[in-house]
Amino acid sequence: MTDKVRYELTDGVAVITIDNPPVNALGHAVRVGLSDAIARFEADDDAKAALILGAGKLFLGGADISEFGKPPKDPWLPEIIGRMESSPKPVVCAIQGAALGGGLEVALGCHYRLAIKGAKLGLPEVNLGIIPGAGGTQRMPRVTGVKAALEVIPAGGTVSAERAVEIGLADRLAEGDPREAGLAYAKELIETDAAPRPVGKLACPQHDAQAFEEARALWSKKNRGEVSRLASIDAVEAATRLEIEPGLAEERRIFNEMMDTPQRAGLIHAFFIERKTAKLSEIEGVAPREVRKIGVIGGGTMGAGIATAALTRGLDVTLVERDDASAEKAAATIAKNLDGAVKRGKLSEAQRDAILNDAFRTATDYYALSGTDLAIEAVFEDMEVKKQVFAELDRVMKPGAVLATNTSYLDVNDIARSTSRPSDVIGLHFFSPAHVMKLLEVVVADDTANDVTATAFALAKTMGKTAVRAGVCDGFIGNRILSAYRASADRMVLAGASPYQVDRAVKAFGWPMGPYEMGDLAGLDIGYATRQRKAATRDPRDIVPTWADELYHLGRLGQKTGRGYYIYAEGQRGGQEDPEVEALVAKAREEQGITPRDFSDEEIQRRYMAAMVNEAARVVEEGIAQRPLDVDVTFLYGYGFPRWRGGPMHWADTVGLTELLADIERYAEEDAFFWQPAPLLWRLASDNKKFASLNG
Ligand code: 3H9
Repeated sequence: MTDKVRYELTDGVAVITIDNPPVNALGHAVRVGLSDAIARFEADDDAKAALILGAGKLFLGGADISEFGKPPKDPWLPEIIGRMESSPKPVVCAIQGAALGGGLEVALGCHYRLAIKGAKLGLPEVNLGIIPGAGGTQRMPRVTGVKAALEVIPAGGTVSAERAVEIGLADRLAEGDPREAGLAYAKELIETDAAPRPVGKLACPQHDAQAFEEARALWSKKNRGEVSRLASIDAVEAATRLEIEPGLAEERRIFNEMMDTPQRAGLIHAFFIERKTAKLSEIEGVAPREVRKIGVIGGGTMGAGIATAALTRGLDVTLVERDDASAEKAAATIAKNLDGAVKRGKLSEAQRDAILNDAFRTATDYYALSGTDLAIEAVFEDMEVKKQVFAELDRVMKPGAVLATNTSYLDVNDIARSTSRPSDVIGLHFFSPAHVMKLLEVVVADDTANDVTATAFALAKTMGKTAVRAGVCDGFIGNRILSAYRASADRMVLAGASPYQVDRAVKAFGWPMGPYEMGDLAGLDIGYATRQRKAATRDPRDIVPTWADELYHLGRLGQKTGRGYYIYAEGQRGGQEDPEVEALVAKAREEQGITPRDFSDEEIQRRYMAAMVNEAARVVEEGIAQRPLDVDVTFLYGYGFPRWRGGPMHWADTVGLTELLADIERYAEEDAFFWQPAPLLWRLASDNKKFASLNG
């Protein structure tokens, strides 16, 4: 036995405890230990039943993901589970915290399952691009029926302990210590002479054509392009017609097929990198400042969203607006956001009322913020306005309080240095709507103190956000890269592609929206204002989408005016293509003497992605993003980049940097100004290295 699995005999019960912090992953050493423990239990005449436990806060977190992609090592989990299931003496488990993936599969190999209140049981494998591979797709439907299995497996979801008992995934609900509850259950089984109940021996679950059809329709639409969700449905369907052994073999065949997909690599990359963004040397071991009360300045969509996110996570919020009417409007927006959370079951009505009565208030005087620990400014994007706000904050905030700006492109150094305490100033760039979007760019200015950065990361965690460290530049990580790939789209349109074709091609790649649909959602005034702002410093060789400026001048500001790049019919979400826009583009081409040419969808995707990766390489080289993984996480959480592609940098590594560089050099032959290869991309390609080599 290994030190990761303990065996002890208590009152005729063999207690087998898996102890592999932090999540009791079923890595090789655990599998060896578990396999030995099962063998010992079988041979131990004094042991009348076995109890499987996971040490610590959760039962078992599943297979060890870091072993994926490496050569498999015996013993295999499916074999261990099979052996456990065929034990002639009852095997029981007690599940606290979580039984996920291979963890739940171990539980399904037990004859009796006890769930402790608060535990989550689920098969999240599809989120990693695979399917359950240790019997989950065969055993779960045997105990729950296919309908419940189809609610969990293709969703990569979990159910509560209570629901698990309801659907037959667990046999009993208990409270308190899993060891105590599990021992009591095991002893009861011994006393009542209960027989082993192998799930694999249960009859095939009933086929339900409608449930399969609905599941396939749902997951082809919802996670377009992902293969494992649909493959998991095939595996569940196999359970309805195959006995356990051939069923398990079919599951394994599909599992192995999924293991070899690039999607698996992309999704597992995403899993590990999102846990790394907060691992920064500058905050390692640095204690964050305490933040319980925050101030928000400005109650527009952004400020109200930030306040909502903070309130739902238990923070106390004071929102400052310029007058009573604006304050009332902001309070109404927040109340509406909270109502939405109640409707979605995220908050109870009583919690909402308590938040609004006790944790939230508005004010029109900055002095109301004097007791807060941190203030986030979310006012109009104008440097002078921001500086006025920060002068007020500097005046009223207590010493040691953090002063944050939600600017999306202004110079945070400039803002910080306008105060008497630049080391307390930081950028907290939330994405709209801030109570929904997961990304938070933490913009660290030159003078920002390390404990202020640590505070920002701690706050992100409290607020349920994924924080990425960014340096100061126009647009930080995300919006700076966005302007580069948007510019590549505008160039393609001028050269002959239609904006609608660009949107379609980009969506076919896996993005939720194309750049022009996104422009309509954000408002064409945003892009117009950015172009105006950059006009003074623009290089004469740069190309401006004059046709988009014309749309702005026509008052076509996007969804909010019913017309933008698309036409939006009343009550309809999607837009219709508009020949008038194509005519404006044609006019712009004519004025610039451009003869339009055809673009294939593939070329559009390549150029769009090349522009993105090239700018991202600059962002990394300049230290705006510390590592390529920070760019990947920014795009996964802030811009809807298809998760199964792992992020733009991971995608680039998959395509090959040499090939990408060759593309860029070819594009440069027609537009050398825009397509300048980033030095980092060039260096990595020459050294035959990947972006991943810089992830640490
Ligand atoms: C599977 O089971 C396949 C089988 O069907 C077939 C087998 C044949 N492996 O998230 P946290 C690390 S597929 C390796 O911050 P939390 C994680 O990287 C698996 N490492 O904690 C982090 O490391 P670090 C199906 C893992 O408390 C540390 O543990 N299972 C694994 O917020 C703490 O993680 C899943 O998909 C793992 N399985 O949340 C479950 N899990 O400290 C995936 C975690 O170096 N895991 N790590 O950054 C989770 O969802 C969460 O980790 C969990 C705990 C909810 C368990």
